[in-house]
Amino acid sequence: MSFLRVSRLVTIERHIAEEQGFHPSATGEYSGLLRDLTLALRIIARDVRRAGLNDVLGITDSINVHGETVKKLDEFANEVIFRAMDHGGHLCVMASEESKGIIKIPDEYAKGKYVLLFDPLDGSSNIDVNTTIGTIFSIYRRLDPQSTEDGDERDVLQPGYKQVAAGYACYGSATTLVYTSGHGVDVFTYDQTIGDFLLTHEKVRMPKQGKIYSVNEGNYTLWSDGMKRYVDHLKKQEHGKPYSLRYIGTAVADIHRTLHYGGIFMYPSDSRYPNGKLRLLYELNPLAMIIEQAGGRATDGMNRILDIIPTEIHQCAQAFMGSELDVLEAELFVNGHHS
Ligand code: P6P
Repeated sequence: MSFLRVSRLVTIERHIAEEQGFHPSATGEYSGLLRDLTLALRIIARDVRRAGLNDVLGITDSINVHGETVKKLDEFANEVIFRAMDHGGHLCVMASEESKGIIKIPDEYAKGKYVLLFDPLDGSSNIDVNTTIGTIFSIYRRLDPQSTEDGDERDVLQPGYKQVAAGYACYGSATTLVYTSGHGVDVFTYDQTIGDFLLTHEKVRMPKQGKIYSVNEGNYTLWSDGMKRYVDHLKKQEHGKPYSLRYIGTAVADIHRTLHYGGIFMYPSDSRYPNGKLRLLYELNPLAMIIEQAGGRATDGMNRILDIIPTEIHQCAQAFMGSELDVLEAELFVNGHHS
């Protein structure tokens, strides 16, 4: 990743205030929304770090909408974001991986002009083994900017190209916040000594091609022939190959590495997941906006992810995301144009 390390001491709030100029229509409401969101991320980061010390490891006795066992930290993170965001008056509706339908703003609170979609804790299967997990978020304007009423499912089911901003927090060796509002990708690193996110990498750009592919090869026998041929191709000793395989099993972490080093991250359809496993609204759209804003490419193997018109909150899509030349080559194989 070619990026400018910054010498200026810029917090994320200062950065958002500076970016305010890009959104002439935005009032302080947008800055307030992000201030509340970064508070939630700081609280989640604190408890992820202490997960082994307090009773947030392990599983709850509940199953989420996807039939997956909900981890205590999943539920905790979901609750933290809801409680940080429900009363600020910036949002008219929310949606989360952990909630079946839309999340209403409580009646006692004012409704704002933004919509927040989020995966509170991505990678929960990695929580108990101290492996990088993350939070993914996506922000839209509501369809009727004049309304002060509750938002509804139509406000949530917007295509990714209409996102106002998107990003993720990566709880790894450091807590990193990667954010875009459509004017490039900026990286902030959490400094616990001051309790704030500081701008550490500005206007990140991805390599046009990488040397790493990231996919769960355990699914190889379930893939299409084109997908098998592509991965076989990456392992041949020719054309600058073989590539290295890196797969953490947390999309946020695999995308963060891809953003940094280039290459390709994939979750293709297979016989178990005919539409792929990753969710369009609160996983793929925000991650796709980050990848595109850094000069990469993000498709479902054919169509731009950000152009997919959603019909359901939890719908899935295939994911081919990363360096432009790598994703283009994958598409040729997957669509049968490359033997
Ligand atoms: P698999 C984590 O549970 C997740 O939703 C993504 O973060 C990750 O990329 C994917 O599932 C991993 O799925 O089937 O490879 O374990």
